[in-house]
Amino acid sequence: MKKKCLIGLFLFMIASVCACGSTETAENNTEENNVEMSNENEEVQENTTAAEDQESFASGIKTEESEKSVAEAEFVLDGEIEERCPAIIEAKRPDVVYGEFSHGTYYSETCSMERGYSILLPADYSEDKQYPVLYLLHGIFGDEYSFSNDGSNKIKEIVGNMADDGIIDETIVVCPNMYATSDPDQKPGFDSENVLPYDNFINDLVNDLMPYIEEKYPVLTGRENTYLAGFSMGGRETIFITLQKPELFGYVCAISAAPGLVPAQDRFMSHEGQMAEDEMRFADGATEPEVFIVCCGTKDSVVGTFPKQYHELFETNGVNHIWYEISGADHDNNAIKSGIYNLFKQIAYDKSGLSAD
Ligand code: FER
Repeated sequence: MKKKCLIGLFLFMIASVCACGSTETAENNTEENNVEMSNENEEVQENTTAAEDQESFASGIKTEESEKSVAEAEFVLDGEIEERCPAIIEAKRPDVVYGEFSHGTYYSETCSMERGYSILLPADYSEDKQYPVLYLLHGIFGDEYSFSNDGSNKIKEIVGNMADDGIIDETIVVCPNMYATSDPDQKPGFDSENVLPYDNFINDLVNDLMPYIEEKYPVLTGRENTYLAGFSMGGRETIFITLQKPELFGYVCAISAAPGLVPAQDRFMSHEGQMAEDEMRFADGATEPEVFIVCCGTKDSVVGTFPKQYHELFETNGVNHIWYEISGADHDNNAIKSGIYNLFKQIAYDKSGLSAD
C-alpha cells in the first residue's frame, strides 16, 4: 500500500514537471522558434559568456533577488529619479487585481505579413474608458513574448500598483515584435544585414501597429498619451524612433540602449551607425518629448558604457534628457524595473502640475 502511494506520488511529480514544461513551450514560443533559439545560442556563446543567453538579451531575465533587501518606503511624488524601483511598487499585493497579457496580430504593410503583439490591458478594462498607451520594445533575439513571459520584470505589478495608488492613470502596455523583416526566413544576428530589420521597425510601428492599436482599443491618442520605452536593442530603437518622430511620443525611456545608433565597435560587431554623431539630436524646431530618460546599470556586462556615450552626445548636441545610472545593475531586470518605474513617476510628476515647467 505504502509502495503504491510512493509510485503514485512519483508518477504525479513527473506528470507535473512535464505539464509545466509544455505550458511554458506553448506560451513562450512555437517549437520552431525554440529550435532556432538553441541554434542561435551556439553562435552567441562563441562571443559571450554562458550566462548571457538569448533570453537575457531579449527580456533582461537575469534579475537576482537581491532587490528584496530594498527598504520599504512611502511613495512621494516629486521630480527625483530613484535608482531602484521601490519594493512597494514592484510587490505583488494581495488587494490589487492586476491586468493580464494577451496576444493579437495585425497586418503589416511594412513587412507584407501578419505580425504578433502582446498587450497588457488593465484588470477592469472597459471599452467605455480611454487609456494612455506605452509601447515597450524588447532586446535583441526577442519577440512580442519577451516581456509577457518573464514575470521577473514586474511590469504587471509596477503598472497595476501605480494605477491602484492613483499615481498614474490605468495604462495599456503594447509589446510588439521589433524584428520588422519581410523575409520570414531572416533571423536576428550580430551583423549589419541581420540587424537592419530592427531599424526598420519605426515604419512598422508608425504605419501599421499604432494605427491598428488606435482603432482596435480605446486608447487616448496624441503625444501626451503615447509613451515609448525599450530595453537594450529596444532602447537603441527607442532613441532612434524618438529622434525621428518626436511629435508622436511625449514620454520616453531608453533602458540600457545597445550600441549602433552612431558608428561603434564592440566585442559583438562593427556598427556602421544609423546616424552621424552630430545628427543625434532633434530637427530644428521639433517638439521634444516632455520626458526623455536615458539610463543604464553601472555593471552592464553587455552594452557597457554605450548608453553613457549616448547621454554625452545628447549633452554635446543640446538634447534635453534625464540621464541616470542604476548602481549595481547589470543588463537585467533591475535596470528594466527602474526605467519603467521612473518613466511612470516622471509622467505622473509632469502631468500633476507640480513640475515648475
Ligand atoms: C551590440 C551589443 C548589444 C548589439 C546589440 C546588443 C546589434 C543588444 C543587446 C540586447 O538587446 O540585449 O553590439 O549590436
